[in-house]
Amino acid sequence: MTLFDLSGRTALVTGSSRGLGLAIATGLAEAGASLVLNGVDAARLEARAETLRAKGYSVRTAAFNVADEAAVVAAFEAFDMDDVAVDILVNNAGIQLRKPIVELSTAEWQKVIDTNLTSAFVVGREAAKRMIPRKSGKIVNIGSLTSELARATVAPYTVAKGGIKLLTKSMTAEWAEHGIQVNAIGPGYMITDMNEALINNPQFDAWVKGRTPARRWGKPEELVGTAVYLSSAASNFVSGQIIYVDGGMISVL
Ligand code: GCO
Repeated sequence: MTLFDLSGRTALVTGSSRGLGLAIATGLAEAGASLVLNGVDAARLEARAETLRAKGYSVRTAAFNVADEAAVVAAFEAFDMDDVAVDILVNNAGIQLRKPIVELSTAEWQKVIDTNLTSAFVVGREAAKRMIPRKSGKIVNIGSLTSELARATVAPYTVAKGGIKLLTKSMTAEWAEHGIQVNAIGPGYMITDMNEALINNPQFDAWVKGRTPARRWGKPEELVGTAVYLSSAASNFVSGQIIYVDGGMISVL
């Protein structure tokens, strides 16, 4: 259906050298988008880009740290110079740090907030500066179950993801009138490198399977349908929403 066709659009997916970001980027390419992959490891990025190009997709790379404002600004200036118009931005980049609050340093707290929340503001701001004159754009922020609920030992991640939910609404408040739709995806417990320690912990694995109505962990590619929807014309009158792709976890006690 042309409603979900991303042909002719360019999608920047931050943190897309692996995990959820790579799965989402691959899915957007399958729907027709040209990709800009982002990460901090240029060699890993280029390797991923080669793999995707071998599938016939249009892929360029932009290696920069989303937590480094100057690097983000420079990246968008380079896009301008190269006539790269970011039509779709997926703010996916993020880190996890599992530690009780009383043991956290302020520097540890700040690093998670900077990478998982402030980066979405900075990259979103730079993308929107270019989308507003074009009167169109799609921004998809990656939240979490922790956008709604807290779990012990992941306070900075939870606060950042809670902020992502309200940043999505704040961006909607200012940018929807300019033809930009801003929404969020809240992944459940997904099989990713970031969650490897949890997956390999029998007690945590049992908890996730018991607490999730679908009784399993999610696969990164299971985010693609929602990501394509929120990146396509199918969602042109949807903004400020967060859609949970979580096997039902957020909906039950
Ligand atoms: C954790 C996990 C979670 C999940 C995801 C849930 O330590 O509890 O890393 O944060 O990754 O965010 O939505």
